[in-house]
Amino acid sequence: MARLDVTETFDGITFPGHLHTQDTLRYAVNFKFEDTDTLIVTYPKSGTTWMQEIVTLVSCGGDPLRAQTQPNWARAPWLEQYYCPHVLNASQGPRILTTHLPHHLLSTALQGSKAKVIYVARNPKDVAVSYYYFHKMAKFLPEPGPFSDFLNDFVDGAVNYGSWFDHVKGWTSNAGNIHNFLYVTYEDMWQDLHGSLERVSRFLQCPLGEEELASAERSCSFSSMRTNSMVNYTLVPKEIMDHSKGQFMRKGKIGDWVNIFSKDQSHSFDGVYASKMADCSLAFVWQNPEETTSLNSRTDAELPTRQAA
Ligand code: PPS
Repeated sequence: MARLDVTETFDGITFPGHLHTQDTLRYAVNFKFEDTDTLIVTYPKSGTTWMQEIVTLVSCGGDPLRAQTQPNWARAPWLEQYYCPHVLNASQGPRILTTHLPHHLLSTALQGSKAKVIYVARNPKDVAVSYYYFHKMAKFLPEPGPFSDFLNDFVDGAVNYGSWFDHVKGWTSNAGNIHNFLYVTYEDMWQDLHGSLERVSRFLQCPLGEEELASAERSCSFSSMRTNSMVNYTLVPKEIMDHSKGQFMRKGKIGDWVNIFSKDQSHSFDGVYASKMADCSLAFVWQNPEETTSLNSRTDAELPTRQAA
């Protein structure tokens, strides 16, 4: 399956045709969940791979072997991606699944299920920046052009997987309809990885001792994951992900958006955020409290064209 230039539109949302077809998307929407399933749900670039690593490590009692020997997509496949049925047919034991689908596409499939759903969210300015750089390296995503154009599309939801705002609000406002639901943010994991591992282990009912927790914490640190070929996507051929254009494990920080957003862009984003999130009580951490990074004070017109970090 190459289809690098193909875009699939399903229920008004676009998806990369390299990984999705109408059939694979229908398979996801009609998926038969089992009560023992764990489903990781994210909008892209929100901490998906990190949570896949955390859930793997927690399920393995902190033992890093599986995380170091099996690619993330084989141990926690995306429901909507074409290889999912093959991976599930070949696997045994409780399933870890991943999805970027919005809530309304999975609400029927999840109805009545006791599957454990972990929703990971990240502040949308960092998501936009991470997604922008990912578009530069992922050959199955369109060339993003200047950041200002990409940001406009991101705000309008005119990017693959749709609107960040609809995704986050759709899942979190329906949390009460999901039997087992855990909400975690990228910033929670960043600020307190140990505590986040404990929360996930409690939620999954996989209690870990201090040594197991410490082992899991080491394995899912940014530095460890950055060099683990099972999660850093260096196994993917360069025709599909061009690592000369950037790294999948790029910076792994809170607040990197200040290095690319102009003051005008930030101000305008804040206005859109205030209006689109007016009916939502979620609060995000936008900057690393330990860093004193200051917002780029240049105006849009003065911004240089930036290269992948
Ligand atoms: S994807 O393509 O949707 O699966 O991407 P996703 O995994 O959701 O997001 C990738 C970003 O998560 C960062 N990341 C981490 N940050 C800190 N610590 C750890 N362990 C970690 N693992 C992944 C990764 O670097 C991407 O963020 P940016 O800002 O681009 O660096």
